[in-house]
Amino acid sequence: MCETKTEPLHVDAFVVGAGVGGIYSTYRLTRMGLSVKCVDIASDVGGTWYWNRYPGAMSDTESYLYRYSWDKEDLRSYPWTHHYVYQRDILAYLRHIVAKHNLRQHMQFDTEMQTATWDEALRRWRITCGTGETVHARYLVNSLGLLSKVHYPEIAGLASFAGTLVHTARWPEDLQLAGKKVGIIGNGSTGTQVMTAIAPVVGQLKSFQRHPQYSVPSGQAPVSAEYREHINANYDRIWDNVWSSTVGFGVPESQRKTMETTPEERQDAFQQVWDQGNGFRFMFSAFGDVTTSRDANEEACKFIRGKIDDIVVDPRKAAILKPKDLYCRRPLCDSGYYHIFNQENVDVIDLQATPIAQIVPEGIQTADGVTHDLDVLIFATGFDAIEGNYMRVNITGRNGRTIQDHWANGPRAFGSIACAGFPNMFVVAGPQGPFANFPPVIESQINFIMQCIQYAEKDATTGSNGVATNGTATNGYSTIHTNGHTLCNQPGVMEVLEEAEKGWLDLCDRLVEGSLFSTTASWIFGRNIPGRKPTTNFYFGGLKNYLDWVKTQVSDGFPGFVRS
Ligand code: NA7
Repeated sequence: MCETKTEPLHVDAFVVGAGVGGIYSTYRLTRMGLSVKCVDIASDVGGTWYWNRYPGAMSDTESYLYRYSWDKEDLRSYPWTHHYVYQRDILAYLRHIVAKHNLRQHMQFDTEMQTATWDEALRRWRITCGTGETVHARYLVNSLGLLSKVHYPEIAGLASFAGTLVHTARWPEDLQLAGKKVGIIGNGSTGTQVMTAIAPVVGQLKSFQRHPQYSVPSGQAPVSAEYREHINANYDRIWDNVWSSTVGFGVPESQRKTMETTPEERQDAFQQVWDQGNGFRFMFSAFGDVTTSRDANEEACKFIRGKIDDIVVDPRKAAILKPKDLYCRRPLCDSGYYHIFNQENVDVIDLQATPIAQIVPEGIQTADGVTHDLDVLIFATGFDAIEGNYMRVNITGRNGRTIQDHWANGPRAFGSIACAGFPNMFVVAGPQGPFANFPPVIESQINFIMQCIQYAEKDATTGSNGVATNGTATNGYSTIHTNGHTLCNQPGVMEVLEEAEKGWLDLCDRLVEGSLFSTTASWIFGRNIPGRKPTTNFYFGGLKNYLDWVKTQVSDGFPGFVRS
């Protein structure tokens, strides 16, 4: 606990967020011998998986990869039963890791970081928490979550709804849906999961759909003991493949060009990945140019549209469910999403033909004058992604510049981990990180952050700033001895150069040029929030190239940073 509300607690590193990123950051920092305080506004660990408790919530990464790579013993021994892990399994896994590595002692929950201000004289971050506590920290590691701040679109009459209004990311444990008239807005990964899960129990389900989505089977099923043994026997190779891949999903990444094959070969190739399951497999394993060539993309679209026609019996519903635009949003997979529309009590409303006019006490009124009566209205409308959480806290760097000022033209972070003007501050899963499987991306970024911190610490030890290396605490800060190396209590300061940050953003802008992803209006480019200036929020160069770039940064002595 931060013991007192008047005297600041002094720590080496302050970690904000106890999700996948905050847990690993705390692990690494404490293993470096630093004193660490990790806080989370939630009441326990889990981050996005703490909050997203809606029915059907599931990772769409194969279970053997939706975990940390660094605990090799745990990889082989920790149980999982299905190809994909559900929300409750992920939460249990994260709690297990925290317990196993004794990290809870460094964590404090129900605690929001409200302000963090760089104090130039102290060369520390001065932090205040919602609990009234203050902390002084040499390093600030923000792991606030990139899919965390809930997005409620502004729809006329929203407050007038007399039934139950719920956002998928704030799902009430006790919400009963059996026999209810349920409406849902949003059919992204969340919306398709929740609809598929609740269709069997609700009285009536209406999907108010703006853009139809391409989705493929997930292949979710229990795994056999032999399958698990096979994974265990090949774990090192599996991770090697992830680190040398583009998207890090453990699926083969084909180089084959779609249009260089015959129509029969294309059909066979798509059918094979459809049968195997997984959205990223469908997008990247059959062919290598589905996200870069319009002709190739259209072939994938035709295949999935054909499947929708095969599955959905009612041609009216099938026509509404079939996307007409390119297949270049985040790829989805499901456990029978299109099939639910064969149920009499499940329908889809085409908002492009009949937009929502307003929400009324009884339900949703569409532009054709129809009122759709609802008991429960679910918002599966996603997140104010990437910068959303940063916009609501007050982080002030050098010269009084806030993160809101710095990101006024869109979020930016050098190598996705650090911002110019914010010394010794790092972001995990920040803007312009690799567009790839999040757990390995998060690990990669934290490894880079830790290398920066180690470098800063080493610099402080060898620097000419009058450091005491005998462990004497003269000002409340301790000296630390680790691996026979003395880390000191004097702040080593790492700060990204403005031009390095700009260079990284320019690179990300260039890399996205050939990708069809930029043609759709999704959270990936910040285009799901009305009025927000679109930004290249991801590095589309692939996980391997990102890791190679990090390696060069380290071996070249961190040329993107200035240290003092
Ligand atoms: P997404 O992918 O951002 O999806 C949000 C959905 O909500 C999408 O279908 C939107 O339709 C819909 N939406 C948003 N605002 C409106 C309004 N005003 N009217 C109608 N429909 C609306 O969020 P998810 O939670 O599904 O997934 C986010 C990520 O979490 C996902 O990529 C995974 O990585 C995990 P639209 O397509 O914009 O027409």
